[in-house]
Amino acid sequence: MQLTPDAIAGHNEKITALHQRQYQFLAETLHRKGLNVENLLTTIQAFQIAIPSWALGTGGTRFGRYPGGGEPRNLEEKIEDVGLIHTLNRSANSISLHIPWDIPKDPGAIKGRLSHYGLSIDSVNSNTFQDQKDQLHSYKFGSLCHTQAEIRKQAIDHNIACVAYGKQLDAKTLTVWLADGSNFPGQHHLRRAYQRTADSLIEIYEAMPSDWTMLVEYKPYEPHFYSMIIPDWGTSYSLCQTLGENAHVLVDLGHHLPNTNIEQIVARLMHFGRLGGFHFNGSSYGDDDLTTGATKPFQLFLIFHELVSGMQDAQVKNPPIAWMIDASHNTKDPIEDLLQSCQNILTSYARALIVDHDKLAKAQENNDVVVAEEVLRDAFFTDVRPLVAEAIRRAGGALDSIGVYRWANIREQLIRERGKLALATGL
Ligand code: PSV
Ligand code: MN
Repeated sequence: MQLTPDAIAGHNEKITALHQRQYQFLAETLHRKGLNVENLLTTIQAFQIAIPSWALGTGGTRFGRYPGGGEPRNLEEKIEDVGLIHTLNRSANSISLHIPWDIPKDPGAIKGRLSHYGLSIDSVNSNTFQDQKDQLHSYKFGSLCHTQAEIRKQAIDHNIACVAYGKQLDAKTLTVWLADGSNFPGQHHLRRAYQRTADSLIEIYEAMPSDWTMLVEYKPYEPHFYSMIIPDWGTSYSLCQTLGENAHVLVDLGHHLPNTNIEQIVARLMHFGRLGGFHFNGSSYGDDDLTTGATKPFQLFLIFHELVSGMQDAQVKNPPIAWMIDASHNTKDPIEDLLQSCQNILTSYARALIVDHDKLAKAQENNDVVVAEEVLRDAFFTDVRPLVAEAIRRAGGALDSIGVYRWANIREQLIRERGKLALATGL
C-alpha cells in the first residue's frame, strides 16, 4: 500500500486557502513576539518520533481485543505501515522493534525496505516478560532478577541476542524494560533481588558494543502488584550510574502513579545528564495506552517545556533523547491513533518552543509567581497547529494526515490486501 506525493498534494490543495490564512496570522503574531518563524519550522521538522512495531495492530486488555482488520502480518508489513505514517506526516522516520515479536528473517531485505521508505531502526526492545514457545526456563518468577543462575543467564543471553539482531539492522540502542517483581510480601528478598538484577544488567552492558546505548525503563506496578524490581526513576538512575556512561533512563509517560510530577522527573534526569529515551502515550491511571496528549495536554506541554529548556541550555550535559511512542489501544484504528499521537507530540513541542524564556527567567528570579505562570499559559494557549501543519507541508507531508488517510480509504485497502482477520504480533 503506497500513498503517492501527488495524492497528498491533491488533498493539501483542497484546504490550502484556509491553512494559509491561519498560518499567516500565527506567523505574524509569533514574529511580533520576537520569534524566528523560519527557525521554528526547521526545528519542528527535525523532530522525529519512532513508531513501535507493536503498535500497528489493535491493542487489547486482559478482557479482550477488537481488531479492526488489515493489521500488518509481519515485519515487512509493519514497515509498510510506518512508511505510510511517515509519508503522511514526515515526522516518524524510525521504528522500535520488539524481539522476539519482530525478528528480522532476512536483514538485507528488511534494510532495503526500510531505506525505500526513508526509515531506520531506532532501538531494539528485549522481552523477558513472556514465555516463548520453545523457551527452556520460565520467567514466571523473574528474569534478570531470578534466584536461579541458569534462568538469569537465559534472560541475559536473550538481551545479548537482541543486540545482535539490532546490529544487523544498524540500530544502536537496546531498551530494557523488566517485568520482574513480586506479588506478595516476603516473596522477594528486596535487596538481593535488586543486586542480582544489577549484576545481570552489567553482563549485558559489557557485551554491548561501545557505541551502543542501553535505556533502562521503570514502571511502578504491573504485571506485579507488590513490588517491581525497577519501579521508579531513582532505581533506573542508580542502575545507570552503576552501568556506565552509555546507560540512560527511559521515561514512559504511562509508568507513573496518578498525579506524579513527571516534568520534574524529566528536569532532574536532564540535570544529571541521564535522560536517554521517552515513551509517549496518554494516561489517567497507569499504563492506559491512550493517544499521547488525549487527556492531559497541559501536562504534556509542561513536560516538553522542561525538555526544551534542558535541550537549549548549554550547561545541561544530557545525551540526545530517543523519542518513541509506546501505546496501542483497543478502540481506534492504530494508524489514526499514531497519527494523532505524532500530531499532539509536535503541537506540544511547538508550544514549548515559543515559551518566552527570558521573561520566565526574570519572573522566577523575582519570585513573580503570577507572571511566571502566565508566560507558560500564554505559550500553551497559542494555537500552534498551523505552524506544525506548515512544517509538515514544507517537508512534503499532509496538512491533514488523518483527512488524507480517510479520503484515500487506506484501511479498506489494507483489509482487501491483508484480510479482515489479519493479526499483528505484539501484546
Ligand atoms: C511495558 O509496559 C512497556 O512500556 C515496555 O516499554 C514494553 O517494552 C512495552 O510496554 C511493551 O508493550
Ligand atoms: Mn514503555
